[in-house]
Amino acid sequence: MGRPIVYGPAGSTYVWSARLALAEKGVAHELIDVEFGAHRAEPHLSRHPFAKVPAFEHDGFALYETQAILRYIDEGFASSPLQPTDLHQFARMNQIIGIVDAYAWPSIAAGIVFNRMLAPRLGLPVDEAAITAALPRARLCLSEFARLMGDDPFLAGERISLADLMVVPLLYYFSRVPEGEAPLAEHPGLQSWLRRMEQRQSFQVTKPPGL
Ligand SMILES: N[C@@H](CCC(=O)N[C@@H](CS)C(=O)NCC(=O)O)C(=O)O
Repeated sequence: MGRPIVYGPAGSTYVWSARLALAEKGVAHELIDVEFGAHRAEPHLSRHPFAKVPAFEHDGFALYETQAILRYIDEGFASSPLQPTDLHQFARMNQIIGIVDAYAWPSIAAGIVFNRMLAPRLGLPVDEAAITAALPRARLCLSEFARLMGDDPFLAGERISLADLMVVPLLYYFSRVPEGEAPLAEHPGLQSWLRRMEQRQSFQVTKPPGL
């Protein structure tokens, strides 16, 4: 089997999740950068007609949507399963992934981190109102992640799962902006989970440059 290709900028949270899954499985991959703006033009539109990143390719099989990519990676490569077999843990993992897509990415990434971190770097105006509006939802996401994790070492049980890989880029970025400090401090269990995730080799080898 050939090396999978991930298309997108290393700094994108969803691109990072896909690369984390490959690293957790011990699968070498190629990252083909797609600069901000280039994702709305060819050749990227042929890979992802909705003009998002990541796109993914493996042995001529093309895929987009991070959840599908993560599940392909987990099912397609044998080592270290990233989906629990226990029904309740499996459901928790899927619930957390759903929270990421529906609530955490829009508030933490699009509302707060984009404006506080990325907009200044791109020379775009910082939408303070969007940051303020996103904070209550971001806090709720954190308290739900903490509640669902309970006393387990990982978000969906005693082993790392796709849920951890979807959440860690978001919480890592959130921990790097001033707005994240107080909400994270309210959840020491989540903070120590984040520290443990940061120590994993998968995190170290996929961490976007400049972070
Ligand atoms: N549903 C998509 C969402 C991907 C997504 O929103 N990616 C962001 C970057 S983290 C993006 O492409 N943003 C560019 C844009 O919306 O123009 C997935 O799960 O892959």
